[in-house]
Amino acid sequence: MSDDGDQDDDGRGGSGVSTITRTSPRTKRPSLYKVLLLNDDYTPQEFVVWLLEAVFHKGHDEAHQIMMHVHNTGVGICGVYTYEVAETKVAQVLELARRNEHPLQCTMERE
Ligand code: TYC
Repeated sequence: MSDDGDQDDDGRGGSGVSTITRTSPRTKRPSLYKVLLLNDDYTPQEFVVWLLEAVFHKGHDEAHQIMMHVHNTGVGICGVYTYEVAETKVAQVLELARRNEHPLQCTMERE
């Protein structure tokens, strides 16, 4: 049989099969979103630290640093996530703030 299903049937050494190398990845990486915390004059500092530990899994020292950065500059990044994770974190922050009657604001922004 001239074609037994194996490659290299023409006796010229090549496989007869060419390979196209991808120039772009098959899967696109998802867009990422920063979750931002905004400063206000009323939300207690310890509540913000607690929230950064509870929602964003920050250790106490990093949570305190992020809280102070927001307190001093007006805004700070809590974390960077895919769209639905970021959306869920924002909703959790706003719900915890609402339940505790704090005016804390949180938003997300595409990187
Ligand atoms: N500025 C607040 C205070 O002094 C503390 C605070 C920090 C509030 C960060 C919000 O996102 C915030 N009590």
